[in-house]
Formats: sequence, structure tokens, C-alpha cells
Amino acid sequence: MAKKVLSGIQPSGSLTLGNYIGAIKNFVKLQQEHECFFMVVDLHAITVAQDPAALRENSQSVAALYLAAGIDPKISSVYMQSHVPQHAELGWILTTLTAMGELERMTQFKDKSSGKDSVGAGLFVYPSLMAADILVYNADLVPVGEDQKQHLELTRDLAGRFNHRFGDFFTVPDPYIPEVGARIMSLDDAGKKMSKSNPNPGSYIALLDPPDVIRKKISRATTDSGREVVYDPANKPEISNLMSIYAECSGLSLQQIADQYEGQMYGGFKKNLGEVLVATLEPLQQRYHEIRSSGMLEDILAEGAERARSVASQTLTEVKERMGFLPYR
Ligand code: ATP
Ligand code: LTN
Repeated sequence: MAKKVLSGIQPSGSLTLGNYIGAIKNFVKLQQEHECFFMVVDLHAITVAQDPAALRENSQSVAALYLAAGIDPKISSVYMQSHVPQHAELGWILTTLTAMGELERMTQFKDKSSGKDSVGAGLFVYPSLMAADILVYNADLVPVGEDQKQHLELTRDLAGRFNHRFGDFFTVPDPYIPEVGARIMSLDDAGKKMSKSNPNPGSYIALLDPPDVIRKKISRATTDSGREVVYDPANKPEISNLMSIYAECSGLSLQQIADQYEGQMYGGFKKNLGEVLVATLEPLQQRYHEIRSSGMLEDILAEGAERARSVASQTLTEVKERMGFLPYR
């Protein structure tokens, strides 16, 4: 049966291979069978300081990359989170149902706030806004990478809490996390996830990196001692990470890759991986540039937001009535 699917990516930098493998590839897959909502979560991005010009550029870039990767705006709604004001409104309501202790336990908050002198309150309440993003459409499925699992659990708890207090209304959503590629690691440190806000560009492959930059970054990626191309995340995290990337972009299984490179050293494997990535990303980049220069983005985002608002506004009316807010005309 067709389900409602929702997800979002922050316009907080240039999208990486981690975003593509962990999230966007699944968006494209799910849209064939389900009713999908794919947002650019600009309200989440401002939980850390964003330069206005960069936010504008990154917002358009994420939306264009969604389309370039194969999201079809005729069957999926593609839009900016800030164009649907009900997200912020339900976000506030859910914040009032969220306990401080629940937010204090969130590992993304701990990671992003650690070592900072001053931390914005928005970063702290970020998960309640994310819950609102999902619940406002009564989404059934949320495709995300592994790092978002904890936020999804809180979303499920908040849906249950609302339903318990105000009567059954929200759908309790399920995460949809890929088996391979749910956590692509940084190229310079396999102990950290690949992240677009890492200050070292050598730590990630950006989807818009030119072919030579991609080849160079892969050839410089750190590799474990030893020289066998075997998948063993506990003992060989770096080569295992590169193998996951290879598998996700070539369609080969991890075993097929291990067999193909048996008895060979890392050099040939890395060289071929660079070529696999270039072959995956070049067509996507071409479509991206066509979309950016076509001027079609604005209309697509307007249409997507209109569809999203019509669903979200009905939810808000019902939620507020159940909670005892006076209606207005
Ligand atoms: P930031 O560094 O700004 O926090 P990010 O690169 O972690 O950003 P998000 O916008 O937070 O990216 O994430 C968008 C989606 O991509 C989420 O579903 C997230 O789980 C997924 N994702 C992000 N990084 C990875 C990764 N390294 N491996 C797999 N999935 C990832
Ligand atoms: N928190 C997510 C981005 C995000 C999201 C969402 C993902 C915001 N709202 C709703 C899925 C559904 C992140 O940091 N990757």
C-alpha cells in the first residue's frame, strides 16, 4: 500500500556523498511507490549561524541536487521548509510536550555543542522541529542515515504522547535506514561520519566536486595498515568505508568487490573507485547545471510548497482544536 514518506536535508553546505548514499538514493527509490515530501530544511540550518548569501545559494543548490539525482517533482513534492509555516507552528507546540532531559540526551546536540562557548537554544530544540516536520503530514516512513535514528525515536515518543493526551491522531512513523551506506565515514578519519560542515574539504566528496578533485580526494583518503581489500569494519574501518562507497555507486556487492581485488594492493582499488565515483557524479552534475540555468526551480518549489501547505494546515487545525485553542475566522 502506498505510504506517506517525508525527509529533509539542511542547506548548511555543499551536499556530500554521505547525503547521497544515506538519504537521496532512497528518496529516489521510494517515490515510485509512495506519496513523497522532500524538503530543504532551511529552518534547521539556521540552528548554527548561516551567512544569508550562502544560505540562499545552498538552498537552491540542495533543491537542484534533489532533482538532478532523480526526484521527480511531478510525483513528489519538493519545497523549502520555511515556505510551509505550519512546521514552525507545530514545532513550538511539540517543544512544549518535550522534556529537557530528552533533548539533553541527543547525541547530535552533544556533538554540535561540545567545546562551544555559546550554544543557541535552537540547536537544543532542533529535534522537536524535526518531529513537527514529520508529524505535520502524518508520514509513515522517514528515509534517513543512521545518525538520525535517535531523532526518529523521539518523534515516535512525541506522537505517542500527543495521542495519549489528546486522543489518537498522529501516525507513529518508522525510520527507513539503508543496510549498507547508512553511515559513510569521513575520508580522513573513519571514526567520524562524512559531514558537509566539516571544515576540511578533503574529508568528504561533495556531489559537485569536479572529476579531478574527486580522484585526488580518493587517492589521498587514509587507509588502514595492511593491504588487503577486505570488508572488516571493526579492524579495517577505512578500507571498509571505501568498499561501502564502491558498492553503493557501482551496484556490486561487498563480496564481489573483495573477490575482484583479491591479492591486489590498495592503489588499483582506489584508482578504480575514483573512476566509479566520477561516472556516478558526472551525469548528475550535468543535470544539476541544466536545472540551475533553466530557471525552473522557483515554480517547482512554489508548487511543492502549495501541496505541502494544504496537508499541513489541516493537521494544524485539528491539533489546535484537540488542544483547546479557540478557532478563528
Ligand atoms: P551537517 O554536517 O550540516 O550536520 P550532514 O552532512 O550531516 O550535515 P544533514 O543535512 O544533517 O547532513 O543530513 C541529511 C541526510 O543525510 C540525513 O538523512 C542524514 O542521516 C544523511 N547523512 C548525512 N551524512 C551521512 C553520512 N555520512 N552517511 C550516511 N548518511 C548521511
Ligand atoms: N535532522 C536531519 C534533517 C531533517 C530531517 C527532517 C530529516 C530535518 N527535518 C525530517 C528527516 C525528516 C539531519 O540533520 N539530517
